[in-house]
Amino acid sequence: MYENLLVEKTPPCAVVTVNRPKVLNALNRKTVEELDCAFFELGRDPEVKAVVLTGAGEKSFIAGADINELATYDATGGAAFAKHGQAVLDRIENLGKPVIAAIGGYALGGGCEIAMACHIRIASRKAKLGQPEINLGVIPGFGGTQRLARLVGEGRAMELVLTGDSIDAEEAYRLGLINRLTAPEELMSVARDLAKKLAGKGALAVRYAMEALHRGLQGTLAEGLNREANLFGLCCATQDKLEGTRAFLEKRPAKFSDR
Ligand code: CO8
Repeated sequence: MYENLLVEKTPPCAVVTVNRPKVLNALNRKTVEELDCAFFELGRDPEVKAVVLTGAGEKSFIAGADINELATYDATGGAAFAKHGQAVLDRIENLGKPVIAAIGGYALGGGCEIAMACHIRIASRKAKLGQPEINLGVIPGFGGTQRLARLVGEGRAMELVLTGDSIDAEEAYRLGLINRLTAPEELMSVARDLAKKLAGKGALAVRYAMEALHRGLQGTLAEGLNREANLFGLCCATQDKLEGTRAFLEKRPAKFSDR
């Protein structure tokens, strides 16, 4: 049981909802700790193969770090909170299972950063995204200066971080910050359907594909290609590869066992 999160498990998927709608789902320390626990549990739960992360209420995904707490941090406290947040976002990014951010409203500051740590972002047409930290006299601290540039390029990331301006969902889509746009009332069904679709694939191939893609962007092309070949080899040792290729040749849908 969590104070600030709802976790709904309907195997093979789960939905995690940040549930502080009165403060637009701002991330206080307790919520960040709870996200850490929830994703640790979901990561090792064999029944869960894909996760949707969203925010409670109509107005907001997550409106950033809780500014009431931020106001109290000194240098040591600020660095510690940033490092903790970064570790939790790393856990999400390296979960080994797809995590889909379903963004229904504000995804600002830490909210935009957590969405960027997810593997796929779906936003309603009324969503607003941005890194407004500069207006508070600080900089993004949950990975925003790093992941935003990787997603949209350095120039656009620089402009967003330096102006602190929010952009609407259409613009975020145009920049490649989000994968899909939906009508507000369809957001959760689109996110759930995609989670179900991904959960229907072989979990090992999904995990290796995510690892090859994600880690590949952090090194050289040669390292990335080498990793890809090794992970491809690992796939060839799985029951799922046997089943997937056999099913194709027998003209029937594959039934993956995640082994
Ligand atoms: N923290 C705390 N409370 C918040 C936050 C927040 N981030 N965002 C909104 N709230 C509260 C408001 O104070 C208000 O509370 P109350 O009803 O008690 O007055 C309630 O939520 C509703 O908000 P508004 O009345 O402001 O709603 P509006 O529709 O008028 O405006 C906005 C919505 C535009 C989203 C506005 O609330 C806003 O600008 N929020 C702040 C957004 C922001 O600056 N986010 C970045 C925070 S810093 C950050 O995320 C850094 C991450 C890395 C941290 C590293 C740690 C050291």
